[in-house]
Amino acid sequence: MTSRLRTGLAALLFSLTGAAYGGDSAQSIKVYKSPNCGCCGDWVKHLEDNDFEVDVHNTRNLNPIKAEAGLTPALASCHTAFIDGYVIEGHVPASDIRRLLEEAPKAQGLAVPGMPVGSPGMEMGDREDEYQVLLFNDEGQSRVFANYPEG
Ligand SMILES: [Cu+2]
Repeated sequence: MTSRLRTGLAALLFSLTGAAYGGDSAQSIKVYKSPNCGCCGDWVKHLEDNDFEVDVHNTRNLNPIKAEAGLTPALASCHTAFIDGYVIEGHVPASDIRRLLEEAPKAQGLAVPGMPVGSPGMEMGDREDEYQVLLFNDEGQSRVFANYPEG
């Protein structure tokens, strides 16, 4: 390969990756959920309302997906999603997903274990249970990433 060609290729690669990571385009997230999970559908709507491009996969058996994602039963919730190499488990607010992608910590992903009332997709009138968004690693260890309700 000539050095001129090599420089050209490097420039091309640079512009391609620049386009892929550049700014304001909608980020695509892959969501695995059971076909008849209502609150999962409401969470998908929450993501769409916040400009995520959601790729929904309906499946009746989420267990192998959760196992592969490194989710322990203590972290598990109703749906499992993947974005940019991270796992998003349960009713995680869109703003926390954005913060995760921005801060890009070394971690497996975020989880809201169970299904706390008041989290996105789990609204029930004015009721808002206290819940935490957890940042977890591939050994099942976690720390608090965000506390709700805020303030
Ligand atoms: Cu749910």
